[in-house]
Amino acid sequence: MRRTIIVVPCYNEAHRFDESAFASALDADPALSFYFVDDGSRDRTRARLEAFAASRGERCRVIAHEMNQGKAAAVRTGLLEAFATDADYCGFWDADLATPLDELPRFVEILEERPLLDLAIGSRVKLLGRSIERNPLRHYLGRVAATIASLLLDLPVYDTQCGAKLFRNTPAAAKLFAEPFASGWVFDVEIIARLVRQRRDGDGPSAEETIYEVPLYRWKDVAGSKIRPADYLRAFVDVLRVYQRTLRR
Ligand SMILES: Nc1nc2c(ncn2[C@@H]2O[C@H](COP(=O)(O)OP(=O)(O)O)[C@@H](O)[C@H]2O)c(=O)[nH]1
Ligand SMILES: [Mg+2]
Repeated sequence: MRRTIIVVPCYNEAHRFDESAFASALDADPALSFYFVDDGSRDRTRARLEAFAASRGERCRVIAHEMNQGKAAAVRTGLLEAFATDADYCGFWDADLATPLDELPRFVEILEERPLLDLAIGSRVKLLGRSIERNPLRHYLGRVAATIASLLLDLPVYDTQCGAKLFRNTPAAAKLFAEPFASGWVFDVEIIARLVRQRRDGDGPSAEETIYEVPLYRWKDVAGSKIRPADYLRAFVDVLRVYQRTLRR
């Protein structure tokens, strides 16, 4: 049975945590586990996660940071634990389920079907017949940021920032997380930059051949985002730094 572990970074998520959605995902796929990383939340997040995990036995773990370290660090902590298991696929997913968990099987399927692929990432492309509900301002700011990221990465990726990503569990994938991330909200760009660099330096297939963007059927902005307008500016600077540090030849 193909095992999947999904890391869910959680910071002050007590009011947004949708237990029944996580329960349904576990019921739908007996090979799925969740690693919840509570990142020093100041509300009842940890208690809620622990109660949920206790009711689910082996298939849910709660990992706790005593101090808040940010999403990138939380994802890294969870994924380093996940990659150390014999799971076939390890990924991360935003706790607010802006990407619904019923999108996950398509991520697993594409990695199953195409052994060359190492990473499946959600892509929020608004097409007729799909339900991609983004607040217009965040959509356009996000598109500008994504376009800059794509140019700097020299990779025709449409959406680096979607909070749903799944890796094939390989030593090379684990290596992408070996070093702490230097950027905050744009650590997704940093992960892809590391992958591009890894592939550029190696003699296997290129990053472009090993990443697959999964166009989502459903995605919605969930109220309660912790990103503020000033963070966009910060993100822009961070993307340039990632380029300088990781990719510039
Ligand atoms: N670990 C950690 N996770 C965070 C932090 N801030 C937000 N998150 C998580 O990151 C994910 C996305 O956060 P959200 O506020 O919805 O941001 P947005 O949807 O990208 O605007 C959720 O799973 C949050 O719980 C933080 O400081 N630490
Ligand atoms: Mg969100």
